[in-house]
Amino acid sequence: MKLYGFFNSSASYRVRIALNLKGIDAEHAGVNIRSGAHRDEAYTGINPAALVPALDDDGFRLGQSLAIIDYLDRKYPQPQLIPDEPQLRARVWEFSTLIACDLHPLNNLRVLRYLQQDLGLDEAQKNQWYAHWISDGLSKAETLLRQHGGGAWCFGDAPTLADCCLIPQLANARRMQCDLSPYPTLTRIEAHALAHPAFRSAAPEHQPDFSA
Ligand SMILES: N[C@@H](CCC(=O)N[C@@H](CS)C(=O)NCC(=O)O)C(=O)O
Repeated sequence: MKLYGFFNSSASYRVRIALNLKGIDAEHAGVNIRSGAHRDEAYTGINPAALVPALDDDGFRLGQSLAIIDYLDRKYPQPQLIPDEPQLRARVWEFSTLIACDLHPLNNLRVLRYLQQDLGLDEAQKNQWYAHWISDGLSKAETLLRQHGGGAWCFGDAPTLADCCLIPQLANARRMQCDLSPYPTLTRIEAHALAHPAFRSAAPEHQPDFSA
C-alpha cells in the first residue's frame, strides 16, 4: 500500500493517523504541493482531483481523505474509526465534515494563493482570512463537542474519524499562529492525542519529506 501525501497537508495527516492506528505500514510517496507537483500529469493520473492525499492499494487508487479512511476502516476493521451505532456514527460524521468540508477548504493552499496572486491580498489580509475561518470553524467544533462529546477523545474513550480530522486541523492553526485559547475542549483532546504514538508519528515533523 502506498500513500501519496505531503508532510504538512492536514488531509494527508488524517490518513497517516488512521494508518498508524490500524498498524498498516504504507509506503510514503511525497508530492510537493508547494512546488505544484500535485498538478503534474504523473500525479493527476493517480488522483484526478489534483489534491493530496491519494491511496494506492495494489492498483486500487483512491482520493479524498475521508473516503480513504472509510475504505481502510472497512478493509481493516480494528480498531474501528467509524462506529456502527447510528447516533454515534452520525455525530462522528457531523464533526468530521464540519472540519473537512466546512472549515478546511476555505484555508487550502490554492485558495490562499488565489487570494494573494489573483485578487491581490497582502500577507496580513491573507492571514486575517485564515484566522477568521479558523475561528469560525473551531468555535463551532468546540460547541459541538461540549454539547455532544465526552471522554478522552472527541466521542468517547477511543479515537475515531473525528479525532483524525481534528488534530491535523489544530496543527494547521498552530502553524499559522492562531489563538487556540477559546477552545479548551479541542486542545484538551489534542494534548491527549499527541501523547498517543499513532498520532505523534503521523505529525508533519516526523515525515520523510519534512522541511522547515
Ligand atoms: N477533500 C480533500 C481535500 C484535499 C486537499 O485539499 N489537500 C490539500 C492539502 S491538505 C492540497 O492538496 N492542496 C493543494 C492545493 O490547494 O493546491 C480530502 O479530504 O482529501
